[in-house]
Amino acid sequence: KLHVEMSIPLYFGWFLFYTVQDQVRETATKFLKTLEVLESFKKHIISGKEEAKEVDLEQYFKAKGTLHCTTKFTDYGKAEGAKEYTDKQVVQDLYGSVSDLSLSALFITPRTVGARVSLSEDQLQLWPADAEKEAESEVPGAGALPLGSRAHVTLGCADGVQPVQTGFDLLQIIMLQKDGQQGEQVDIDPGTLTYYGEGRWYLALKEPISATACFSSIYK
Ligand code: 2AM
Repeated sequence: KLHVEMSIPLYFGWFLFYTVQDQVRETATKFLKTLEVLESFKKHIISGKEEAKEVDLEQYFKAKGTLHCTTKFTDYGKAEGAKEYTDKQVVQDLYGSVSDLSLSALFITPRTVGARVSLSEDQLQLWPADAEKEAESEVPGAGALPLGSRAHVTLGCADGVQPVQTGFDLLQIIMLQKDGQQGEQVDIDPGTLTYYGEGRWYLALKEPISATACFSSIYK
């Protein structure tokens, strides 16, 4: 039997199908446009300054290429646990498998815009046990959150911001929710929008977006 060892990629994740990427991008643009004209958004402008000012969010956030939900950033083997993850039986078995990701919320901060992904039990098998713990230094307490809390699709980043920030921003919002912060709520068409201060907005979708994706990896 021919044995081919897998070389370690830059990262593993679920890659949204192309037609689905277009739909999700459209939904994200609609979300940004809705925010821009919302009175309560203008009041707490993205800089955190409490003054009304025009802002073009589509200019402010730069797209970051293929839409995906990273499971493990392996950095060609340089990241901690990269080889162990690549060699995992479930990673090998489910490589190339297709499933639907449930995008349950959209959020923006002064740094990033993203979609929260609510992983199924099956999908959680591919989620690294230490993904949330790894974020502890950026988001204290994140290590105690349920597995999969960090799962997201990066939709855009402000100038000079790396996409890894999106997961930290999401974890920070989840920490605030866990601490019982009510925030300031506004009902808008797709769901409930909450403002958590410091330019952080979270839209819980009434109807989650189902996004078909393939579990695979990227080499650049
Ligand atoms: P993202 O998953 O938030 O978009 C290539 O840089 C991809 O790997 C991006 O999708 C990025 O963020 C993710 N990534 C980069 N560094 C990472 C890290 N240290 N931990 C987890 N994901 C990372």
